[in-house]
Amino acid sequence: LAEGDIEFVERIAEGVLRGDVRSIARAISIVENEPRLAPLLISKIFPYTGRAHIVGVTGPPGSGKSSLIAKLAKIWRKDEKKIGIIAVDPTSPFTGGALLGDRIRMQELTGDKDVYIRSMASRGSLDGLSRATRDAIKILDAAGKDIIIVETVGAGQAEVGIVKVAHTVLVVLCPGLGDEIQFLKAGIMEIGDIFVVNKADIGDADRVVLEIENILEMASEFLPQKPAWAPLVIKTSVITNEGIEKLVRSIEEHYAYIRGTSEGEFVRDKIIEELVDIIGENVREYARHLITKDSMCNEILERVLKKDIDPYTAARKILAEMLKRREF
Ligand SMILES: Nc1nc2c(ncn2[C@@H]2O[C@H](COP(=O)(O)OP(=O)(O)OP(=O)(O)O)[C@@H](O)[C@H]2O)c(=O)[nH]1
Ligand SMILES: [Mg+2]
Repeated sequence: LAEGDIEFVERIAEGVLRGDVRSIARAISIVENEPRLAPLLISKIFPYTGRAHIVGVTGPPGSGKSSLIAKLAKIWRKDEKKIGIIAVDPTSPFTGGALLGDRIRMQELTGDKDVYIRSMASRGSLDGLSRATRDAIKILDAAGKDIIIVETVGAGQAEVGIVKVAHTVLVVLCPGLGDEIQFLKAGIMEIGDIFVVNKADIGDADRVVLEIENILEMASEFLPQKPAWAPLVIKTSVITNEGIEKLVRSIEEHYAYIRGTSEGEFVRDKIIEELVDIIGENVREYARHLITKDSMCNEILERVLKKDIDPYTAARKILAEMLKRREF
């Protein structure tokens, strides 16, 4: 890196540590768009991370995730907590080309310098939560946010990826999902610490609560032992405020539980996952580079195309070549 780049990144890192809003925005743009500068930035702020409570909020489109987050943020602001909000692949974004509804919902928050709201893309990641999103969480953490809320829309893999970064995962559902309840069984029911049945003011929320409880009970029968935290199911409405206060306190209770029982293990597990992801990303990039650009590895590719060797054998040869060169 040029000296100018280093100075530039150091200045931004200092701004982040002061909690300066413009520096936070620039830092997140760096981790999104400048892979060359991102590692230096993260190295500067990393020692100051690990303080924030990270709350993942996921669930099917339109279940009320953003509306609930706005409510939660308002309550936590009364407790003088500093808040960061990241919306990953928002269908109705918080910022930028926000839909009118979201704008109105978020208006009270956007004027508050202790609430930072940002939407991000999950592009280019296997589990739907990109490296950039993880780094953005670190930036907000180092900037002194007490609670960082990450909204992912439950359509692809992002809702499962959230588990890799969040202390507490909320799965937000609502009545009238119909077939959507089927989709719950695929993965998402395993990740919730708290299930929220939102829009209790319309439709039959009690039936959805029962359905979730049934699924959870069936799933728990297959567990070797009872988990220490049994997932909660809470009915809410952002219209009548039913259950909102209870939800806030349950989220806090869950964090206290994590900190009291398994925080060391929790942090260790997250870091293992992150290291494996970063290594995997580097190795994949280097493999692609060699296979397409290097004449020897390209020859191996040609042999697979001719059915001369199979992909497993070829991959072993290429991996051996990568290790020999040690360029990644
Ligand atoms: N009646 C009622 N409507 C609600 C409630 N919560 C949210 N809504 C409405 O449901 C619609 C979707 O709300 P959002 O908060 O944008 O939902 P979301 O889950 O963030 O949606 P995506 O980000 O697009 O997946 C909006 O029109 C909200 O006003 C609720 O508790 N009751
Ligand atoms: Mg939303």
